[in-house]
Amino acid sequence: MEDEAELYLVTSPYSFGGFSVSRDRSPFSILGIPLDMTSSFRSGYRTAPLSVRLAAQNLEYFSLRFGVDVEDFLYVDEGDVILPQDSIMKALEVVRKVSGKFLSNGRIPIFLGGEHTLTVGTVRAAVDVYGKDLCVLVFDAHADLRVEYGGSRYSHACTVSRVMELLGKDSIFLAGVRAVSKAEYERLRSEGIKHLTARSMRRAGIKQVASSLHEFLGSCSRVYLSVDMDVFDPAFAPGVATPEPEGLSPYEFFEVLYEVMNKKFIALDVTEVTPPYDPSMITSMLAARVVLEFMAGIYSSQRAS
Ligand SMILES: [Mn+2]
Repeated sequence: MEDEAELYLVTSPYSFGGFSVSRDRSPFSILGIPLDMTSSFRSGYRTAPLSVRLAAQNLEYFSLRFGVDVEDFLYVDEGDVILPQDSIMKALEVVRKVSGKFLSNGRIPIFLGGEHTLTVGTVRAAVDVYGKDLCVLVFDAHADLRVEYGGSRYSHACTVSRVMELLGKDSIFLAGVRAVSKAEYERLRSEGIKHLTARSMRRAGIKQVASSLHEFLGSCSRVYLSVDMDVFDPAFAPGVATPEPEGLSPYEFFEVLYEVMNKKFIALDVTEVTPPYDPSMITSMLAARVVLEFMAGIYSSQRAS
């Protein structure tokens, strides 16, 4: 990995939870992507990677749910990607290049956003490396299905549109949706985009949701998981750019994760934490917990095989 991609990385003053091991000890690489350019409401994501790293220091690493101690294998904290600030398209190209380097080296990257738009760059990288036999599972309050927003095709409100152009609609599943424009709603229905609203998830229950997701995840060899923190109810994750009532509880989210995690998962992004609106740090704590449970889930499925 001694090459130009490393030129775009800067070491963080805190590693995630205070740990970082050598690459031969763990398949997981944590990368901060402090992208903070297109928020249409409130912003401040650029300090999120630091905040989530700090929050992780105050969580236990043993996962009761998966019966796995993350301290047994840990991860490499690779630092933050340095992003050009004058163009979202240039920034996404840097994200693609750097994340592609880790994916092509067989790492399982965990991207700490930054705004959700970063997923356009990281999924492009995943397609560069793995091809199109890839499912993208998105947890988000919003459908992000606008073709263009505020004059830009690379706004956070367009993320899923860009990913769909890359992979086709059958490779995407949106979970936890509850804030859509009428046009997005019509698009969801007319194009048959796979999705579950937060309400339908709650009414169906964990097992039913898991079975819908299993059916989807069975259609591809690899899975990219994208978690926009606003999928959680603002009571649990107030520190996001665009909070939306009636979200998932951490229990619901982690139980669904528990049901679907398997060896197919190749990457995770956790986006939209907005520290200026998170004075108690509970959003950062929850984001750090998402990272830890993701690693525990992968480790437990590898151990089971
Ligand atoms: Mn969102």
